[in-house]
Amino acid sequence: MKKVSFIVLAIVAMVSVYFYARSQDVYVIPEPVKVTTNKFVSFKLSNPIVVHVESAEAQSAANCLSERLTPATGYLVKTGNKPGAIELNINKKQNTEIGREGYTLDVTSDKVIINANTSAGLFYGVQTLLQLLPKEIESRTIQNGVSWIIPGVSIVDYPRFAWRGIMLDVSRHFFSVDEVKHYIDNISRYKYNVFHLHLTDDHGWRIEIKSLPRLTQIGGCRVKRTGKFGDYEWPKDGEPATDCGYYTQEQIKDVIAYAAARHIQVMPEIDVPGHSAAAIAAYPDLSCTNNQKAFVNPGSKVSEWYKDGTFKIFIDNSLDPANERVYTFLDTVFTEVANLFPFGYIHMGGDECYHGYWEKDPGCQKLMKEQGFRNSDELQSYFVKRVANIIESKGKKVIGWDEILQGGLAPNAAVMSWKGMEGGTKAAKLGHEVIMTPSQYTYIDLPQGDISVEPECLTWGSVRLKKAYEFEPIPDGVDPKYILGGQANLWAEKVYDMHHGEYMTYPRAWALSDVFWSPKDKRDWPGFVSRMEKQMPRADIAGINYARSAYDAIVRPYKEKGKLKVELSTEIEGEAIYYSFDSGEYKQYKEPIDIPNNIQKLSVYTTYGKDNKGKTITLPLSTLLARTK
Ligand code: TNX
Repeated sequence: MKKVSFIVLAIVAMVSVYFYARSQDVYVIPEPVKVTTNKFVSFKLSNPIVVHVESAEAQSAANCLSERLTPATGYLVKTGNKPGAIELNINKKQNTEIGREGYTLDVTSDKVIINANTSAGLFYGVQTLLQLLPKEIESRTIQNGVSWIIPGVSIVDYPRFAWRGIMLDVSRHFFSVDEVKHYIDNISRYKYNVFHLHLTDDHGWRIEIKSLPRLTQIGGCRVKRTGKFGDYEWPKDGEPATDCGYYTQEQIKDVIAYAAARHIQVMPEIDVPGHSAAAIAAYPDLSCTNNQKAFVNPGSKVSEWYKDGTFKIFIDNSLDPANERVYTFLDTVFTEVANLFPFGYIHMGGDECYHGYWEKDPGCQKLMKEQGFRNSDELQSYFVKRVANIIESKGKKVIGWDEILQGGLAPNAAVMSWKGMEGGTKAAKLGHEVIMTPSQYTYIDLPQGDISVEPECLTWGSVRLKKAYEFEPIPDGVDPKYILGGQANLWAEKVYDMHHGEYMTYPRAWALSDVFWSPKDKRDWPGFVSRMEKQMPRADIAGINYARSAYDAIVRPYKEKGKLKVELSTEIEGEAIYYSFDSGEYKQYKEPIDIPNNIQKLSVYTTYGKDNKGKTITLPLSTLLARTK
């Protein structure tokens, strides 16, 4: 009898451990390369947490681990070369499978071991380990009553791409050093390793250049406006520019060191020859028009964009490629920038340069004639090549947006392809390095759900979460070795504060971290959704804002035989969709609906999970009709 009850007890214990471990299954973003779970074992953290390290590199990873473990557990973390329950080891013999940034992570009942070839690998192993702990680990205050259990697991992991970037535009809206650091800290959790700072644009010059103080004194300030960026009133004559913001070189160094501790390199962008109104406000003679009244654009409409992709800019914002002082100026700027940023690449912008003022300028015309240029694209290419030489003379590689291909690419320039994949494909075929950042997949400034329920944002395109997740950086027929990786870009025209910046960033930056890190054949949308669902409560506790727009309905009006119909769908499987006309009774959606022509509006919402409800999208009949065009 005793024996029987012992067996029963043992079975009950095993089953409950099994289900416990199951409930703790591995939900990591980005998805690791190989995960083997051992459902019958788990490791429990206890006080003090002893972390065994033998080298300075391992010590730095241990510091990161300790910073993230102590606040929520309240446990003391002791690191040193004594035996410990957690081991962080730099491999004595290189593990070639995992490369420079990979790691292995093994969790048994009595030990957690992370091995890597470098400190970066250990750092990524630590990020994975943290995601295996209960979500309360994300808290900054002690969480009592939580059992700090890590499921038994064996992971081998390494990135698909060497360049896993995010760009933040600090020109259109300025963000403080603390906000930038917080942003960097958050992306480091998802194994991003390049932080691209878009430091200059028409709306503000944000980096101190000691030899050119007017760049920040004048170029870093604009007149104050509130309301909608893009629609602001132009500066009035004599109106003081009091909305200022820039980073001193000391602050930049601080940000670089902060990022480096998280294995993130910071890439500066100085956007020339277009997008240069702030520099021109400081030094008007850098432009062809030499307009002494040039101003930093506060967010007023100064341009017009046409359907064929062409545009017109009413106030000259381009540097004069025929003026030698422009190159002296850029030499000064890039000397200081190159000295400040240890990263091997400098981004020179190169996008959306309006040639209208060049075409009217006698100096530009004379240069074109002398050089035998047939069009202004070749003049732009001349400018890009000269700037590339300047940057290369400082020992750096040059990167530009795909417009630097216009009129001929500079010999060693890398291309950041944003107008789709074409620019990048062309550059890779010419043997240039490429970072893929096509707007239709990676522009996280664009809306991620129905614009009627999304916060204000630019709407020249849209990037739903699923679309971001479907991004494939290597185009067919291109040698993958030229595609360094990909990047998400957070342009900030409509990002008025960081809370909103995070909403735009997540969950799309989670999806893209899978794209940039995880093996292509592990791409699995429902799998990503379940990992995202585990990530959301963690982000809630960590204080990271994110959007739930992927749960909302997709409303697609169309015409069939002259009749208006609407198809409703969702990005996430397993949701129920309900609709009603004129706020009447809601019906569950089954198939495309006929829209009666006497209704005022259609309302739609989704339900999912236990009791979750997505946003209610209400569209007037006129909007439905307009959207069929
Ligand atoms: C295009 S992408 C731009 C930016 C804007 C962005 C808005 C690129 C190289 N240029 O100047 O901020 O669109 O989505």
